[in-house]
Amino acid sequence: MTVTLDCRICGGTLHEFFDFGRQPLADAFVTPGDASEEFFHRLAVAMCASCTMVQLLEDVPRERMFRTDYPYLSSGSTAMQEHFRATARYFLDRELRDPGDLVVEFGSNDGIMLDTVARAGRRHLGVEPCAGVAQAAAAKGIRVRNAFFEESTAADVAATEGPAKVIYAANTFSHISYVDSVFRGVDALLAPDGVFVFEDPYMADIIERTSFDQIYDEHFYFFTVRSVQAMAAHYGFELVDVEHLPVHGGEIRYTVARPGARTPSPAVARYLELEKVGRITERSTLDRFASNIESLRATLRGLLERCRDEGRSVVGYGATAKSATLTNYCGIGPDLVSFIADSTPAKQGTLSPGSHIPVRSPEAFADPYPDYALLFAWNHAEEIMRKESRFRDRGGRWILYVPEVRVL
Ligand code: DWN
Ligand code: SAH
Ligand code: ZN
Repeated sequence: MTVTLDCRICGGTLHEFFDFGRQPLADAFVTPGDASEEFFHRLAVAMCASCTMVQLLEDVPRERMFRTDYPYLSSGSTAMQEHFRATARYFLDRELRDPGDLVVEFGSNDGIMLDTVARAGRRHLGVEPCAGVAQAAAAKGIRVRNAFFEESTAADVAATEGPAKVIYAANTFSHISYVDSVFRGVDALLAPDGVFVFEDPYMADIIERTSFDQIYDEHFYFFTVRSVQAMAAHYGFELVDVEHLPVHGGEIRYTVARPGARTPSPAVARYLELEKVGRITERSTLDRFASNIESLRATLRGLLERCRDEGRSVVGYGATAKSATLTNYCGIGPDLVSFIADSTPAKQGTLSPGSHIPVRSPEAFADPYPDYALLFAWNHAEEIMRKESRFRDRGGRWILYVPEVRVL
């Protein structure tokens, strides 16, 4: 395990602003009765005083996080299916103009984005280290390489497939501490006029909404436009466009190109200004974020303890990776939340990492409905509340905690 003391990107001094203590791996669901020890690490976040990149202090070995049985399936949400269909259409219309143009996606998971590209009969390749989800994509007719994207993989893809017009990564680049190798790989694979596009949770939204549960082992970096611009320049690239997306509680899609290859869009300067005015990278802002995290814990615990003391039943909804940080940091176990309903087959029948709350199928949610449902998958609120509308019809109440604790 590497413990970072200097910025992973520029070598600058890191200022720690929150320590969640010992935390489990957010996607390591526990098999009941399994005697093997759970893996814990110290989850603490810091900002670089020089380039402002927010990053974890400890880097968990990638093979521990992204295993053959990685349980997250991107296609589990219809809203995300629509988001990635639109993303693919955007690439097909705007970037992949020549029939021979290639798009490479790393972190392609079950093929949620590449499915549209493959159905259009266009050249594509997914690079995905987790064999289970990679096989799910391959079963849909998508071309996938079961590997980690890094310099050697990218060089190999360049040699066998030729240059890529688009290199894309959703909720993946921020998961990779070794960005130097990724940028060297992008350099080896990207066509001269190609684009490297990635989208990840936006630190400004995390601060504004106190969505601290986005902080867990897999999320190594927390990007802002300022820190991504500095990172791209550091590795010999240029940030040419940014787009704010509503998915996963607020993300930014960054478009990076070779210097001078594209004219930067005015959105880049606009967001840099917004971040400056919002004082996103100032110590006082991060200190306020830290105290908001502590108050959220107190309020949510207070509410759940009251429910328990009054004999009300509370069930969780969505065994998200995020909920590992929330439950373990807030001390929420099966005494406060009796089980978590989740549609992912591989998570059902297991216990949540660290907090050991049983995970059951969504059918169990209605059998019978609880008094309260704590929505861990708050980023899918609309989709889930629509799907589970009978719960509220029967008098059930949703508990949300982003952007603040409230009962609906
Ligand atoms: O960054 C990451 C994102 C993209 O996915 C990864 N590091 C890991 C994972 O994070 P997460 O687990 O927090 O993602 P979601 O999309 O918030 O997870 C939603 C969970 O809720 C899944 O386990 C599926 C479940 N779900 C459900 O049971 N019924 C979701 C929907 C939409 C539903 O209707
Ligand atoms: N793009 C999908 C999946 C995000 S989950 C979506 O947005 O829903 C993160 C994914 O990144 C996992 O499937 C994980 O296996 C993958 N991943 C992690 N490190 C990677 C690397 N170095 N190269 C390629 N994929 C990686
Ligand atoms: Zn730095």
